[in-house]
Amino acid sequence: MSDMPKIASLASILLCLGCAPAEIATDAEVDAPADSGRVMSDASAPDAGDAPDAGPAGAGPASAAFVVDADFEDGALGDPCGGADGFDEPFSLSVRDDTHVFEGETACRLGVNEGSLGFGQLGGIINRRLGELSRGDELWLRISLYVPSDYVFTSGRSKFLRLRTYAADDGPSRGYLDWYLAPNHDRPHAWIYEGSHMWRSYGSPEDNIQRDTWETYEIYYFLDDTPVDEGGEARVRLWKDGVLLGEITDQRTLVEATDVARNLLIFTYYDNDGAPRSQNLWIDRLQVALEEPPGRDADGNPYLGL
Ligand SMILES: [Ca+2]
Repeated sequence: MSDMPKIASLASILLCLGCAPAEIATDAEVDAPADSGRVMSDASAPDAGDAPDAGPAGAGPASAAFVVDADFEDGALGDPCGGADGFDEPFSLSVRDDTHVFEGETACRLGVNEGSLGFGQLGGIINRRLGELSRGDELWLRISLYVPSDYVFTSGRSKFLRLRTYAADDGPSRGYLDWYLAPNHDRPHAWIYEGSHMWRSYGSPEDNIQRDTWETYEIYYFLDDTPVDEGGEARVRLWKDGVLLGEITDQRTLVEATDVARNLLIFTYYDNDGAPRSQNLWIDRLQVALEEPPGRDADGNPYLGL
């Protein structure tokens, strides 16, 4: 009986995977704001912030405080990408590898086998170091990603960065705050909160994933059941390589004021049909901050940056 909570948790994840994404809010791209594409100029400096109040006087530029700082350096090649410098729960094909490295000597290779839906193979979960986030909390997640030219994405949307929300007091899942990669679409980045069921799409073709090179993706959440546009503070920002792809101010990030967020899932799923080939991509420098970082984007928004 001691395995029951774990089994129930896994079952609920699988159930939720089974219901997303195609069945939810197929009209959402119609609802996406017309001006929700790239909003910053290429000429803007991504790190123009001056870090006010970000550290003791005289201490020099402050750095962000990370609750997750995964560089995948502390292990042998081929070891699972788990531990203090990796996931809390690496999936089975997430191993330390030096074929492509963003920083240091090692990155994490994420794999999926031909025919697999990917759950249990592709990616990993951070579910301990976050603690339990609630209304008023903020989160910045940054990850560097290397997608080789031979990696085949699903024709629809690929689950990418996912923060899971729950009703209070160990209540049921409210669904994920989800960034999806959609490289086969003109607007190659998609976002949805399953607690609200409205798809958004961002970016232009030039914001698509670039192959055979490292890129940095970042997302910011302010958790609230009331969006900024309705007098609350719920807000989402998405950046690619330091450029703001989209900002969402009309969308709640919790369903109820007492809801919480606990788990971060990185990839964790291919699609409902299975991968067309056995293939890999790589991640490195996966970091999460819960306190405002000193960096500022070109619009002055706090971010981790490049
Ligand atoms: Ca590394």
